[in-house]
Amino acid sequence: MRPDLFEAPDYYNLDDLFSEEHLLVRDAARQWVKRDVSPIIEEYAQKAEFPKQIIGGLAEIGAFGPYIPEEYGGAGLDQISYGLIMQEIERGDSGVRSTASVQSSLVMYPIFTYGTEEQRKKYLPKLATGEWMGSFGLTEPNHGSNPSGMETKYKDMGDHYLLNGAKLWISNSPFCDIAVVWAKNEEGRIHGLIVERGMEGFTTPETHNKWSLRASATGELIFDNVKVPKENLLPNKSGLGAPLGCLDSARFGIAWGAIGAAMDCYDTALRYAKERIQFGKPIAATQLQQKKLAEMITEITKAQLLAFRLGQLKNEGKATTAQISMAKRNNVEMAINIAREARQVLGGMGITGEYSIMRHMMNLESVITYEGTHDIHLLITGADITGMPAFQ
Ligand code: TGC
Ligand code: FAD
Repeated sequence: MRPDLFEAPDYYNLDDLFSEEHLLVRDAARQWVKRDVSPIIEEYAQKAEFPKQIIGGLAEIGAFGPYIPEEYGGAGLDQISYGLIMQEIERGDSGVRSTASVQSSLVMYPIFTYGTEEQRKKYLPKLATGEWMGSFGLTEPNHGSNPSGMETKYKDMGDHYLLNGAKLWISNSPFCDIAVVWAKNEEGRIHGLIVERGMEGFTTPETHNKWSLRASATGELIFDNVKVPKENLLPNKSGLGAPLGCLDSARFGIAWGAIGAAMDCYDTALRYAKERIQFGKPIAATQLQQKKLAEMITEITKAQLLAFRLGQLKNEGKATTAQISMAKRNNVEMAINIAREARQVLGGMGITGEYSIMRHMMNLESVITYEGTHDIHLLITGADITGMPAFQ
């Protein structure tokens, strides 16, 4: 892969709206991605392996629990800083951002929000440093968009719970130390349980042959009569709203992350178009390529403004699930369209691993599917504006 020459577009001077802290946090993440992710990521994507050596660096830039209070090992930052960190990481690779999203919003967030003080103290500091890595088990073979139908269940055995079932498509599963798992009790009520690697009957086979998110490890979580200690149940929220609350936080991060992938594709295409000579002039001087590039920067700018306002609402505790859905849906679609257009600007070179665009494009096929598909987010907006859910 070529040297990383990334220059971030900021067409509407958004930097003027960010605080000094936001800029410091973002620039630290930006420099780290340039130094430690860009030089290795293509090789890891090609061999379909998560680069475990970057876990320490992710922790250092505050990517694990950016908004978790410092007393639990988090960075104690606001939601806009969290968004900016996700943007910068996904500028490098969506798979790396996935690892950070899962650790922060789907593992640390539920332990912090729904867990006991003992659980917070036991797990959060180790998750913040990356000493322990987590995964989040909601999706099942027969229940993806409709998690309320989940079949994974646990039984109260007096001194422990007995957990049975299977989760599919789980990011970080092959190497996770713990998993936050959503399962039904005997009354059919959904609860979160912390399952630890080493518990008998708990296995995490890896899913192979992905053409997308190749630098992220994905797998299953299988529970065959796993004895889970009672103190591992997250007691402070139950029902589908508990996992959906975690998704709000992760989807918010993705709305920012997708901007990073789009910025990288745009920046690469702009530089290439200025340098590539055909018919005696740079292709950037042709109207057709300018149309592509002008539309890209317009869409990126709109997505940046949407994410920034959503960040303000989230900081004030006012962002609704439907507002988050709109931003996730819009920004991921924006990014995937830009990746497709940018790939064409590079002609044949666009399909090689010399440039990052094709990798972003393939990654975004997962991003547009996980954390609620593109269709599901449209239906969430539809239900919100009409008051008539059309899921069933
Ligand atoms: P519905 O009837 O709408 O709601 C059930 C209960 O939940 C409450 N609720 C929420 N509570 C907190 N936060 C939210 N965001 C909430 N949204 C809903 C709701 O009030 C209700 O409460 P109650 O007390 O009345 O029971 O539920 P539904 O079954 O109709 O489903 C709605 C739907 C389809 C929108 C939902 O199921 C959904 O979002 N489906 C998509 C599934 C999904 O996104 N899965 C993601 C899996 S994790 C993942 O992909 C990680 S990828 C990570 C990475 O690598 O980055
Ligand atoms: P389905 O729900 O079967 O959907 C198939 C198609 O039907 C989609 O196009 C969908 O939009 C459409 N559809 C579904 N319902 C409706 C409807 N009511 N109306 C109209 N159309 C509909 N899950 C986790 O729990 N944890 C993870 O860490 C995790 N990581 C993932 C990593 C990767 C790489 C991928 C690909 C997925 C991951 N997922 C994870 C799972 C992800 O959340 C699901 O794939 C997603 O929610 C969709 O579920 P599904 O794949 O079963 O598709």
